[in-house]
Amino acid sequence: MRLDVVTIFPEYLAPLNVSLVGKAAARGRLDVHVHDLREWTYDRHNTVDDTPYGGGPGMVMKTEPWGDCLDDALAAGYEAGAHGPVMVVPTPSGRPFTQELAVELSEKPWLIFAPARYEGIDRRVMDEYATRIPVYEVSIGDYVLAGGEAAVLVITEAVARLLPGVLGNAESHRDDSFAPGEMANLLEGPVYTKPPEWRGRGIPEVLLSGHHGKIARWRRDQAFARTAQHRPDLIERTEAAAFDKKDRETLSILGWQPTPDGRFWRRPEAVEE
Ligand code: 6SD
Repeated sequence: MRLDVVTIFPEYLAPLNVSLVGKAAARGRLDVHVHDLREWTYDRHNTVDDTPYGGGPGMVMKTEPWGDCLDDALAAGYEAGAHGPVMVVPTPSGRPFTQELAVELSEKPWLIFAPARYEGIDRRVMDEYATRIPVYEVSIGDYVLAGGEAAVLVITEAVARLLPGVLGNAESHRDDSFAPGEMANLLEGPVYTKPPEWRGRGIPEVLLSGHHGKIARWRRDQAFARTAQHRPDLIERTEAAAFDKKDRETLSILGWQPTPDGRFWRRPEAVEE
């Protein structure tokens, strides 16, 4: 996979050379190209922003540096044999970045990230490139960053770990909280490793039992309890058919009840902080 990032803070992307993403790059699974947007300015002050039409606070990123830089990045990528580019623009007004979208992006051969600063990028840039390549405007969460670079790091890490050969074994993805399958839509429960006692704290007996069935059941119960506490929305949107008999008992103890439309619902007064 080829990755291009266009930014006024190229140093901010230094973590792309570290850890899992860095290793994927070193091993040739990722071909990373970071571009300093200011190199596509031609005035003395390397201006990338200007005042907003219609007035208002802050500044807006100008069309020309983005257009010239993106044109060059696209040309260089095609020249190097890349194809199928997708532009990814982090913004609080984008579609939510989910595990599903991470999987979709991990299947693309080429991602071009356009992290903004100031009040954002002149709308015409996204509109122009959307006539040429898919443009995904993506939000990593309902909070406001000062710029898109941190979101690029988040998206890149979530995508890179899905690339074949990057995590090491396919098993590693199977239990991901948001991966499809048995533990779909459940948050992961606690994990433990040696020593068996630390500062007077032991580990749950069942994990030492060697009884794989009991361990799987315990893990699922833990996942349920955690999900019900922190993400009741995940349980509410899951079809009741996805829950087995023991799941239903657990949900019942936690104050959830079945609804006629085949889901589960928790009485608001049953919520514990
Ligand atoms: C000015 C940006 C770009 C500012 C952002 C994205 C999310 N989910 N929160 N904040 C963001 C992205 C903020 O450029």
